[in-house]
Amino acid sequence: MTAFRLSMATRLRQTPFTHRVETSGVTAYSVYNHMLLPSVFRSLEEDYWHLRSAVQLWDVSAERQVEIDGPDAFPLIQLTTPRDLSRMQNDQCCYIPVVDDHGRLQNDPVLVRLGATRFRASLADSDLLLFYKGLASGLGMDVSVFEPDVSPLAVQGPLANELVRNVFGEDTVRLRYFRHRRVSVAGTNMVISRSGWSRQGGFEIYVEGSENGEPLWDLLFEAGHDLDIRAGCPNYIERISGGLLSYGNDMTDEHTPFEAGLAKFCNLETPLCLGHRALVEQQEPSRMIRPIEILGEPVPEIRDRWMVADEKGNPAGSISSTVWSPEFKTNVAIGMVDRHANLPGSRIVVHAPDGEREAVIRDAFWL
Ligand code: THG
Repeated sequence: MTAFRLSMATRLRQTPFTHRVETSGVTAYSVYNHMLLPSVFRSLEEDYWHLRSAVQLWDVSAERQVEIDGPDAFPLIQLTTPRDLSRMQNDQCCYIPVVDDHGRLQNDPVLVRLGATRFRASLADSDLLLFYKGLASGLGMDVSVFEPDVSPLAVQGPLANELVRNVFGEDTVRLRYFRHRRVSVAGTNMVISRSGWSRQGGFEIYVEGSENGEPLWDLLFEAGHDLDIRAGCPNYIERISGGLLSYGNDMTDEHTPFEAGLAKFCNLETPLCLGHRALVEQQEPSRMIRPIEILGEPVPEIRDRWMVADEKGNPAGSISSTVWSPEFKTNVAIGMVDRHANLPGSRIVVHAPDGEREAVIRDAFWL
């Protein structure tokens, strides 16, 4: 494999934790929302086993924040998602598919409600700030939409509870899934929630003020010494095995929430969002996201979608994410497969760069 360097630049934003991440031995970065997102420390596999057994600190600052404040904050946000937010509490987080007026996915942020008229969206990789600003201005809404100086730091892994108990106390460990609370440690304010982009459990801390990043990182690292804490990052093997979808990879602005398997977040009983009519017409998609097992040797690195064909050789969709799983000893994958070929158990052929591969549609993800 050819090795490349990523040219750094001022516009390729660092995070409040970048220095710590580099001291901790990051070996690969991805770029996400114009910002550095660590992707490997020791190796994908070593990082994977450690995430499955201990606790990691993840610099996920690249999940940039869009804050929406003001009397029209709620109506503006509801206009962009088919998920019914009417019962959302002030201590709640909600995963929301965001769609345009054609019902196409624009992003899938975690929305954090901070008060009756105050929200923050924690973005996947697209410039959603512009979408909200454009809508607010075009509709003459009474809101301010801006990027606050807030950086998410995730604490993930089976020992996350212990670490969080040591640092934030029992009340924080008692947080239910997708609930948050405001805490203060050593004079620093932050919101902490039980959530995160892994299946190992854990928390996300929304650190307010870049200058507070390194002190908090150090504090958590010291408190986690006996728990074998390490710097980590969203792990490609773990997230594919766990079926966590990645916007820009597994679904894009060409796909609807139904194609992306997000029907449970779509309430179409009453018109809630701009894309309502389009979504009503697209409830039975002609293709859908599926867990797929690609048989044989470990697959090469995927850099663009790999086309798939059905048993007769006809085009049937594509693979968007795949990697060898050292735990399941097979290649785990996510792909968008046409209806006629996507029933669990169906065999398909994947056109990988190293040749044709046999693959099977699975009925569930691995984790
Ligand atoms: N945390 C925060 N911000 C984020 C992410 C995150 N922004 C970018 C990206 N990740 C957004 N995408 C997702 C995708 C899936 C989930 C969260 C964010 C997720 N899904 C759960 C599932 O699929 O089971 C639960 C969804 C639910 O039931 O509400 O957690 O990770 N801050």
